[in-house]
Amino acid sequence: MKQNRMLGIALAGLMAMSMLSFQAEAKTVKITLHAQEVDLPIDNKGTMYRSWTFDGKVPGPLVRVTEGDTVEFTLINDKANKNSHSMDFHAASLDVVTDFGSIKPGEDKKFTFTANYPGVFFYHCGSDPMIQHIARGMFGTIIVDPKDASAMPKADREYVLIQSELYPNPDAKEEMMQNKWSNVMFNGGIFKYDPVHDPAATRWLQAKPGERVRIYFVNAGPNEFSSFHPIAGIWDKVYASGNPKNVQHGLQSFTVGPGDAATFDLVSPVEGANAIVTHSLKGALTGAIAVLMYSNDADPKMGRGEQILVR
Ligand SMILES: [Cu+2]
Repeated sequence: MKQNRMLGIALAGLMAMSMLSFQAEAKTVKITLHAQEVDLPIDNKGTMYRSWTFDGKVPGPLVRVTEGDTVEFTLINDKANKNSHSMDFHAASLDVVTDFGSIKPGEDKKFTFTANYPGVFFYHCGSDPMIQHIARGMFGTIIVDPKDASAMPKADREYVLIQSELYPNPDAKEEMMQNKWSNVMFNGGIFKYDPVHDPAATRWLQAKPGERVRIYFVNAGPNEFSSFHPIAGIWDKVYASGNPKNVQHGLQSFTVGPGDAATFDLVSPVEGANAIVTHSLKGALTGAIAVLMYSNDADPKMGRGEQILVR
């Protein structure tokens, strides 16, 4: 009897310890991004486009924190720029005027927020005209991992995909207002991960059969909805806004509107490929297709570390 009680106390202690180990310690994360106006390739041939960016890249750097973390953010609008810029994090609850307001070239601004909701969120420049600042490339992803690491099944590989439209003339705001885009892209490139539709493509997503592949998907727009679908696959789980509480099962497609995001889990039982698209087909057939290749000798670096957002 006494032994049983001792065993019970020991087990309870072990359980409490293991629960503690799941809960990440809240920390303060300093993030600094530079608004930069630069020329960048928008296809696999290297066609250049006058882009507006965070840190000279489209999409901007992947920001990743844990639920409960405090983010101390600094935006620097580089002196060489011609335009005002700003930052709007969808993971933040702040004041749109003082915190998300524009700053001129040569200025900087800081704001601080706590990432209270786990998930995947859009960030973007909100300076006037916002449609142009987003269309020219000022967007990115912030992942807020749940503080309870067991809230979602463990992913074997992770990828970030951001959908956006390409407007042929970056200066023509009116054409953006009239929705006259020529292409839809993932991660700022036409058929960037699709060697089937563009033989010049040198990159694609990789995984092994049976692995859980987690795709953090953001729709930057600025105008088009996405009907996000894995051709020859089914989403095992979809989490609206990436929140573990918003889980849905066995979906073929899931609509992600402009300025929205969701997390998608995919598990393939076979070798071969899925083609990840927006099933709004003018978008897919002008550039928004990403090949996810499943093979038993998949590159172990893909979908991990730096290769979560494949440049
Ligand atoms: Cu901007």
